[in-house]
Amino acid sequence: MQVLAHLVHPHVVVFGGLLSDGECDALIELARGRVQRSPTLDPETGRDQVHPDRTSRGLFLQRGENGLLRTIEARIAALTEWPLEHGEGIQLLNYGVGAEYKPHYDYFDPGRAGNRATLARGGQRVATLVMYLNTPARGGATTFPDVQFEVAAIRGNAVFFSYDRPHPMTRSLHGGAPVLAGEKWVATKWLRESRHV
Ligand code: PD2
Ligand code: ZN
Repeated sequence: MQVLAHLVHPHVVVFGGLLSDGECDALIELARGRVQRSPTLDPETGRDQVHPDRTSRGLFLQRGENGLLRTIEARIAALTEWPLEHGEGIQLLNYGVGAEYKPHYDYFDPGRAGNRATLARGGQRVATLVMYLNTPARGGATTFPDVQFEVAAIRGNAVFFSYDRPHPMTRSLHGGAPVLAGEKWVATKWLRESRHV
């Protein structure tokens, strides 16, 4: 594994070779046929909602659900120096042609009532790791619009970014650009400030 790029503000690290080809394929096979339209959390009601800003299909896995996940999650904990128990379960996402995730923040707005329940289960999100499981034929980069920085989706690579407070000043605004040809598969791991239950 190599560090391919590093940005200070926002805090972003791009890794090469975080997952092997075999691990990428196994995760895609785990999810294929099981993915469903990805929801977003309605910050007012706390309920999942389908939203036009997020047109991927996805599957949530339990932390440590199988041996492969335990191996990958241990590697992530060592890499990020963040306790394994503070991680949410990995989410597998599939984007077809035209699918995207418009720029957003991954932290939860603490002022919105609908976020209270999720905040009670591990506190605020403090970092995100997006792992690319395949290389889309065209498109699908992860973008950081505040600093006009883009990370190409390349199989086995990953982008890590952290945000030390739930505030736009972290410049952690990011999105998944539309897939223009082929498809895109990613695995996302979010880290919380406390143990996630
Ligand atoms: O798939 C991506 O590139 C992406 C972009 C922005 C994923 C997420 N956010 C996410 O899962 O939060
Ligand atoms: Zn995100």
